[in-house]
Amino acid sequence: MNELLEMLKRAVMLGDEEETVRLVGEALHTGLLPRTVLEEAMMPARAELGERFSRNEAFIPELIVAAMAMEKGMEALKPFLAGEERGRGLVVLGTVHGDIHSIGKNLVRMCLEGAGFQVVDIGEDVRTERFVEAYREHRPDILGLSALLSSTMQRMPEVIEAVRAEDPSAVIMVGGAPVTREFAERIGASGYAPNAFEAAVKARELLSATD
Ligand code: B12
Repeated sequence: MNELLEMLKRAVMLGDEEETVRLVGEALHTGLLPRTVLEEAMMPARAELGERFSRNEAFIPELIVAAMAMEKGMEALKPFLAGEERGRGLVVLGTVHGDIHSIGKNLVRMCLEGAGFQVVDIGEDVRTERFVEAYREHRPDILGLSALLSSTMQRMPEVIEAVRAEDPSAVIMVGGAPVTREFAERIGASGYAPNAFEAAVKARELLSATD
């Protein structure tokens, strides 16, 4: 791998915001394409950290500081990403009512943005009616629902039903620690992903299926 990209990947993983922003600038100055910076340094940093997290070799504080560095890096990179890069599709994303967990959702947002999606994050503890309103307002290509509690994930079918009453062909992706592929299928979600990295892969897949 290009040495600069390797350094950038390390800076993101260490959560070094200043170094991340500096290296994004330096990479662009040396003529590297924004998309290359994204796909060969920032996304792999997130993926590697995610893998370490699954092996219990990295912990939540590390994920959080890395996510913050990634966000700063994305801010620096965004103006250089061509319209095509940002225009992969629009996703409205929120955590369901009664649930204030935001970390996983925010990581999903960052990975989706990293993969070129535009994301409208409507926050946490989002009531079903608010999901419907946001769907009506933005007409997203995908609606993403997050839940971290086994109690609040029971809200997901209600949201799916209400949004599908508005648009029967709504594409709805669900996720969060207690959510399983079987649960997602049972409640009629269009897709599920176990982590933020795979959420971006799944979102691409869902959109190419509806093309
Ligand atoms: C941090 C945390 C909190 C923080 C949240 C801070 C914040 N801003 O998010 C605070 C302290 C506020 C909190 C509160 C509570 N929490 Co809490 N919390 C956690 C903890 C430690 C980590 C969650 C987390 O951020 N994980 C890291 C992220 C990266 O993982 P993730 O959220 O799963 O997200 C990934 C995937 O699931 C997926 N994903 C997530 N969303 C989506 C969406 C889509 C569309 C897709 C495709 C994918 C996807 O991608 C993400 C990134 O890879 C977990 C325990 C644990 N170790 O997991 C408990 C945990 C989730 N909490 C729990 C509980 C019980 C609570 C409380 C009820 C405690 C209490 N008695 O008050 C309250 C609930 C408040 C509420 N109403 O929501 C339980 C839930 C048990 C259950 N199954 O119901 C857990 C499992 C702890 C436990 N072992 O008991 N919590």
